[in-house]
Amino acid sequence: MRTLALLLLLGCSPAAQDGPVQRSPDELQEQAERFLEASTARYLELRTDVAEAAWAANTRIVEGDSSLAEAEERAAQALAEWLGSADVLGTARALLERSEDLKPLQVRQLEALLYQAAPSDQRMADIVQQRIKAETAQTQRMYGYTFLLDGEEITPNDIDRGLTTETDLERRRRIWEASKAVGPTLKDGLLSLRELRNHTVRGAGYEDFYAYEVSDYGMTPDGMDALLLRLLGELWPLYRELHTWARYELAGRYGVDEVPDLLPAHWLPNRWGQSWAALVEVEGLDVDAALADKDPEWIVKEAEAFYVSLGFPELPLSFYEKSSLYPVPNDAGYKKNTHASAWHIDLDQDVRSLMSVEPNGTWFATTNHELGHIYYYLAYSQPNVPPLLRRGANRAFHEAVGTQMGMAATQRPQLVHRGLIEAEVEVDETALLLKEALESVVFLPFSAGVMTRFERELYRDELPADRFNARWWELAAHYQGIAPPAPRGEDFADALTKTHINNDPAQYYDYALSTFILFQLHEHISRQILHQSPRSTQYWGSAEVGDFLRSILESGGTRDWRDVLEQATASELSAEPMLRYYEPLMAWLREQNEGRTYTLPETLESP
Ligand code: X8Z
Ligand code: ZN
Repeated sequence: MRTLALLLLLGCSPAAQDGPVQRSPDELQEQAERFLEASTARYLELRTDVAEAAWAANTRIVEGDSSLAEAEERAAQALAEWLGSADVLGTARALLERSEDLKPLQVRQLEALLYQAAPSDQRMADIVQQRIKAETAQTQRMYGYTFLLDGEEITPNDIDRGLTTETDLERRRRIWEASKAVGPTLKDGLLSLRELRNHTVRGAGYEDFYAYEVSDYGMTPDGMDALLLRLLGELWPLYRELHTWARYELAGRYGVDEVPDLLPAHWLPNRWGQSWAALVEVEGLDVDAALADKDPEWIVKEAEAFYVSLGFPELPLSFYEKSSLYPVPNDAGYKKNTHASAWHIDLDQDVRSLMSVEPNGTWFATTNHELGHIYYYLAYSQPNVPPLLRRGANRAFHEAVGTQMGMAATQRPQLVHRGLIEAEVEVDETALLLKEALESVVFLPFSAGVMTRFERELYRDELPADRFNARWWELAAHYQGIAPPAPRGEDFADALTKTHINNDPAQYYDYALSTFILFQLHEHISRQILHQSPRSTQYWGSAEVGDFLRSILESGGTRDWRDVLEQATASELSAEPMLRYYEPLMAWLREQNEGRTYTLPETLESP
């Protein structure tokens, strides 16, 4: 079937007369080289246009003015027309039919090209065009939305601050509910996108859009499921202790006599319950307090200085000229995408970040995270990495680097070294470890569980539209042990309040995997390079740490991610380093929870 389709494709393209079928290996490699060279040039041109246009559309969202979104659509359409053309698809597929006669790097580039082209196949040009329109419209709708609290406009930063600091439960509930009001406005858009995304990749032979995204790891959906269940299952006993601790602790704080079985979502300091770190303040190591009187610019400069201290270059001047790093004032007359991101505009030195930095610990971590992407971009933008492979070893590696740096930046020795905390103050090590676990461990049931499972069912099982909210909360109960403040019917669409569901689809396991990867890399750095305890490191100023990280980053997507991890840490992907990190906490939690009722099962099952 596939070969027939291929011949038909070749039959209508110029590559047919000049096809690879009869060539000698040398001639074939030569042909592949020419094809890749020409394709890369065109790809760079068209992709840069898309990135520029998308950047403009995401940094300036004006109600009633869709001109920037339309410009983005036109650019994306031009890229899709070329990328999904019979010429490009046909030639790349025909060359790959003889992959054993090609150079490995050629094979990887052709595969990367085909992967990117899959949702743009011009045999269904209409659908592709509709998909592009729907993608742009969804982002505009999401970030053009005005959140209201008691009739007053509030920003996502206000919401996050409110859920972090507000102590009155009734007010917390109103803030949380305000944050969910955007969901229903996105539901029709997501329903169309689900159809269009599934439809476009099915044409390329993928079962569905989830399977397509997962295939980027060289894995099947079931393989990914099994991997996540194994890793999350190993962390589960620790999460179960944290969950129990939080139920009792918060019931105490809010003066609620009956400890709830499921944690009410509005009790938690994050809109989705994906991080509970703000529940704990560590005396002597209060990063929020240390940053409160800094300018937002200081936060970005400090993060850059950290990377520079490891031997990474200073950011290009254009980063500061072209990025959009700080919040847009409410009266500016336009909005922007408020979710942090990092952009590689030209697959070379034009790197930018879109953020709304405020001087607090969360934005400090996020800034380090985004600069991780930026330094990854810069590290692989070099002649040894063909532009088509200027990507992470996998997407999870891309997410890991900056989160790891953010974690390292807030470990005690480094905070002391940077003058952010006093050296002499006694710090409660358990409270500190608890706070870290409420960030990284708590994140996993959400990322590996709720988000991933929801999107798998959304795309693969075509989850019915009248089950979206019910299923979302079933999954939140199953994995996170969280419930909404009151039952929420299908008039709500709470999953859709998460940006990734809309505009970074079927990829949230990236963040789950990145968490395991980063603990693995961190343990290696601590033990083998710095000879320090993983819980108390100072990366700052270590050229060896910089060399180690660079050796991973600078090969981009030229090597298989399993080899990259194995070579770097002499181990395959594992939850062990993370478990070792939190070992001392487990004993403390068990003690705290003695006599308490656990409401999560002892072992994690598939939902
Ligand atoms: O989306 C992000 C980054 C951009 S790549 C800020 N993160 C996830 C989230 O916010 O949900 C980082 C951690 C998880
Ligand atoms: Zn990221």
